[in-house]
Amino acid sequence: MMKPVENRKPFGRRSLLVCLLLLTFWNAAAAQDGGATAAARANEKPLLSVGGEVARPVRLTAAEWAKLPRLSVRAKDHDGKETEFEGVELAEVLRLAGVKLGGHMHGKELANYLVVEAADGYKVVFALPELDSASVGRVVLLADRSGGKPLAADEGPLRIVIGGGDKQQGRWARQVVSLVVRKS
Ligand SMILES: Nc1nc2c(c(=O)[nH]1)N[C@H]1C(S)=C(S)[C@@H](COP(=O)(O)O)O[C@H]1N2
Ligand SMILES: [Mo]
Repeated sequence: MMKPVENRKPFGRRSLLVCLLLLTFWNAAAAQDGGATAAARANEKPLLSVGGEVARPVRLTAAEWAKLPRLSVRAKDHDGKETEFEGVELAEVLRLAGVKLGGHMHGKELANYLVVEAADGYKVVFALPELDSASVGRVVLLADRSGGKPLAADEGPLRIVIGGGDKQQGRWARQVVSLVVRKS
């Protein structure tokens, strides 16, 4: 037998509260999960590509970048401010792609150059023989931090920094996205 309608409990305040609470928890869990997968995806997205006349073209993810040997360089930025930059030596990344540098370069290899390309289309070049710090005594860095903090979005995630008293920051390309080796 069915109960008369009047005796049924209405959908009370308490039930509504329980529903709202459940919905809140469910949303929070979903947001957390979404955040985690977004972070994982960012780690797999290529941070930097190395190509052109190289033995092994490379597409470095943020996770792979994080494993590279690091160093820091003190240099005066464009505003004349002495700053501590941290990152990976540009030569280190080129070696990953099988590029010969320093004492390993012979003959025509000494006429090769590197084109550094930035997100805004800005490009700068370096002669390959000037990129091995052991040979030339100054570091060309792919910096990801300055003054102890990650580079700002309009500068990073990666920026060229030239050590050894470089007085003109024109080649300090911001937002570097690719490195291309060419033969002259
Ligand atoms: N991606 C990118 N990097 C760039 C430039 C640019 O236009 N685009 N300008 C260069 C020039 S000419 C100079 S002087 C410095 C300026 O450095 P700042 O942005 O730290 O002041 O950035 C260099 N790096
Ligand atoms: Mo400049």
